[in-house]
Amino acid sequence: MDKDTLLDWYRQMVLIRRFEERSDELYQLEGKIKGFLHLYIGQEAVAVGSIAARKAGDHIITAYRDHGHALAVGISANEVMAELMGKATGVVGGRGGSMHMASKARTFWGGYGIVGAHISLGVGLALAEKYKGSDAVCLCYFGDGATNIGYFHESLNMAAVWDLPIVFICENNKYGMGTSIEKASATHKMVDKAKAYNIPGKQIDGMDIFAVYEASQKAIAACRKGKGPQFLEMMTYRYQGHSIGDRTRYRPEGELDEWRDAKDPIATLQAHLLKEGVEEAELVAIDQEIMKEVDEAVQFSNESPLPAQDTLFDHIYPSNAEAN
Ligand SMILES: Cc1ncc(C[n+]2csc(CCOP(=O)(O)OP(=O)(O)O)c2C)c(N)n1
Ligand SMILES: [Mg+2]
Repeated sequence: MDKDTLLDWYRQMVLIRRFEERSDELYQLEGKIKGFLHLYIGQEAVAVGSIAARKAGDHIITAYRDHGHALAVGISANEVMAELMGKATGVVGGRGGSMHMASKARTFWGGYGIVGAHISLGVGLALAEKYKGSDAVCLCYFGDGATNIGYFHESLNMAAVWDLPIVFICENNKYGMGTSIEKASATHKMVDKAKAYNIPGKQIDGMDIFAVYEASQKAIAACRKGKGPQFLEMMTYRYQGHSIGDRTRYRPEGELDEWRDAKDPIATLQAHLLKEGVEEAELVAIDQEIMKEVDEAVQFSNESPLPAQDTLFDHIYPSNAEAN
C-alpha cells in the first residue's frame, strides 16, 4: 500500500473516532442530540478497510450503528453531524437521525433500525445489479445478533440460490443488546451459518485494517467474477455500550481494556506508519485537522435551521397533497 492511502485510512478512522466522541458529549452533556445513538468506536477498521476496497457504484447497506459507514463512504462530517441534531442540512434533511444516514449519490442505502431487515434489502440491491448485467456488488453489514433473525437466513438462502453479487459482512463485536453471543446463538462462529447456505466465508481480524482490506478485496473480486455471495465475519469490539445509557455491566471486567490495549485499530495503524518512517508530526497534524473538522461540523450543525414546518409532510406516504 502506498503511504498516501495508509494516511487516508488513518485520517478516516481518526475522524470516525473523534466525531463519535464529540457526538457522545453532545448527547450526554449538552442535550443537542436526542433519540438513539449507537457508537461505532472500536470497530472503525471494518468500515474503513472494507469500503476502501469497493469501487464507485458498489452498494453499501448497514444497520443502526452507521455513522462510521456514512463517513467512510465520503458523506461530510457536517452532513452527518447535522443529521444527528435533526437539522435541515443533515444528509437526509434531518428526517432520519442517527440510525438512518443514507446517500443515493454514494449508493449508500442506510442505516436501518430493524435488526436484520436490511439484509433482505441488500439482497434486493444485488439482484437488481445481476438483472441489469452490471458488475456492481453490494456490501451488506450487520451484527452478530442479526444472524439469529429470520431475515438473515432467508436472505442468505436466496442470495446463494440466485448466485447474487453480495458480500455479507458480519461485524462480530461479541454482543447484541446486552446479550453475549453465547447466550443468544446456538453456534458461536457466525461463519458456520454461511456454510449452511453453501456460501464461502472466513473469520477475519476486524481490528486490523490490512486484513479487512485484503479479505474485502478478494470477496468483492469473487462476486464480480460471478462466483456468487461471499461471507466475512469481522472479529471486532465495540468500546462503548450498545447505545447511550448502556453501562455494559454484562461484560467481564477487564475485557474492554484487553481489546483496547492489544488491538486498537487506530493505534495499530499508527504504530505501523511510524515503523515505516512516517514522521510523528505528520500524524499529529492529521489529528489536529480532524479536531478542527469536527469542531466545524458542530458549529455548522448548531447554526443550521430545523426543517421548516411546511415541509413536515414531505417524503412521507401518502404525501400531504395526495391526502388532500
Ligand atoms: C427486529 C428487532 N428486534 C429487536 C430490536 C432491538 N435491538 C436493537 S439492536 C439489538 C441487538 C443487535 O445486535 P447485533 O446485531 O450484534 O449488532 P450490534 O448492536 O452489536 O452492532 C436488538 C435486539 C430491533 N431493533 N429490531
Ligand atoms: Mg453485536
